[in-house]
Amino acid sequence: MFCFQCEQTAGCSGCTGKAGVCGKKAETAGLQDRLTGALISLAKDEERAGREKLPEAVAELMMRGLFATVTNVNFDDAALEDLIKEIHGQKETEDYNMEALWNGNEDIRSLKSLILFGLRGMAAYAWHAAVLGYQDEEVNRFFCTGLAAVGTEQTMEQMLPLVLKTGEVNLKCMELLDRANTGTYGTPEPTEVGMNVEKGPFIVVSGHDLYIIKRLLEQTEGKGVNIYTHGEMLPAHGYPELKKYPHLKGNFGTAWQNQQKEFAGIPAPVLFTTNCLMPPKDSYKDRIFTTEVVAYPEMVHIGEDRDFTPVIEKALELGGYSEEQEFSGINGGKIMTTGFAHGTVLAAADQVVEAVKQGAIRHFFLVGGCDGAKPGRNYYTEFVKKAPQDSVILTLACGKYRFNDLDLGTIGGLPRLMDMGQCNDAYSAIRVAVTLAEAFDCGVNELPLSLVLSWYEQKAVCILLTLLHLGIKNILLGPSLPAFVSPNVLNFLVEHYNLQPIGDPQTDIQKLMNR
Ligand code: FSO
Ligand code: SF4
Repeated sequence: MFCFQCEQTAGCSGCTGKAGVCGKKAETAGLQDRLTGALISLAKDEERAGREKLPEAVAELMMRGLFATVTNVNFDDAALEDLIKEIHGQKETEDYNMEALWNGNEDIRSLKSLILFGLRGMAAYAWHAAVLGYQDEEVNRFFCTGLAAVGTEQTMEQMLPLVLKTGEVNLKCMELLDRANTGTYGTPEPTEVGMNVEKGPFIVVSGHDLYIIKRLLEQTEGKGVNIYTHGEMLPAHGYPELKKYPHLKGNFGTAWQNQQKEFAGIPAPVLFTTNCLMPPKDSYKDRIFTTEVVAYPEMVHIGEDRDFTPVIEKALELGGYSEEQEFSGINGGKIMTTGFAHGTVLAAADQVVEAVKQGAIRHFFLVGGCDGAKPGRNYYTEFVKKAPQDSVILTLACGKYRFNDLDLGTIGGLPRLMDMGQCNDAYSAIRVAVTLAEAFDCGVNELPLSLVLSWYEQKAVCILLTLLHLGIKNILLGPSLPAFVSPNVLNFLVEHYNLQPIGDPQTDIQKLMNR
């Protein structure tokens, strides 16, 4: 096998041999390559046909097929084989052979990887929006345009604009998902979320899919089963149409990479709606349920009917804790807050602008992105702890679990730490940055704002491409740079965008504030 799409790739170069670091077996990796090769040839067919509107079935397959290959989503060979068959039913030409990509020129492979992995991340966002009835023709079409380019001989000069175009289309896709989420569940409100678990039956819901948690909340109403979010589902607590359910109680555990420890012996089922699923340990594998594009061999999968009866029955059977259990975050805090999406932050825009003009707020740091297992990720905790009192920390995605239980106090009447939501809510951060730039009549790069990002999987790739498309410079990225960025491509990113690896937290803070 060969896979180098995520941050934990073996030896910072690529997973080979019998299995990847994430637990993906060589056979599964081979099937994911075949699936991608089939999608590429379907995309080329569509590009050749040049139909005005992409057929719904093709758009759906693009989203599901790409999403299934994102890190920690689908480990189930049978499910992947079914998907490949479905794609074969829609096309006539032979599948693209992925070996041609992996063994090609290093720089071309690097640029094509940026596009392919960016499309994989974007597919997840497009899927969540589509489930809520929101689709965009340009977004759907670009899955084909991008994939067709990955499967065609290209020069670096041809690929570079497409890399940035991926970021541009992903911005549109995140905007679409933002509209879908807020249009369906309302504008997120600042909300405190506890970490304790009450006694009695409960279900833990992980991943990003708000539609699924809503269905589960409906189906558990009046059944004596409480619901707790996990990982990227935490921001669900901020949405009026979700927080109105009194049995949506709190958040269980911390970021995805701690699940094998945190789920051991848990007296409740866990429902995975998206990544990040790790290979379940024996101590809790009878309690793992998957749905939508997520799948793992032998785990019960809830299908298209989205009938969660098996999960609810499992919760009732396990019974939960006999007494309320106390939990805390990684820094010992008991409360997390969420719900500071663009709707709330921009409603306070005048207050923010005034606080900057008065000198109360000297700097904004967006410290966000994915969490992961590497020890170097402690950098983000240290960074936030050491950031000066007159700075505001905006955050999003699962990387926030490194510091979201800290009480950082307030500044200019606003909390110093504001959780904008999931990774796709990078859209909120962009909206806030653009609005501040307008208020101060300057470019985003001139704002007292620095981006300190952590990455792990392919959603982070499409978000990074969006930031590059917007011309945002001086981003610090960690904990390590992607293995699929070749030295020449890295040079290009450094030269044009001053993209830099993270270093020492204190030194980086000084550097960013004095910029
Ligand atoms: Fe994290 Fe996993 Fe949201 Fe990712 S839970 S790592 S970037 O899937 O998608 O932030
Ligand atoms: Fe390795 Fe990451 Fe690929 Fe898994 S997804 S095989 S850990 S590079």
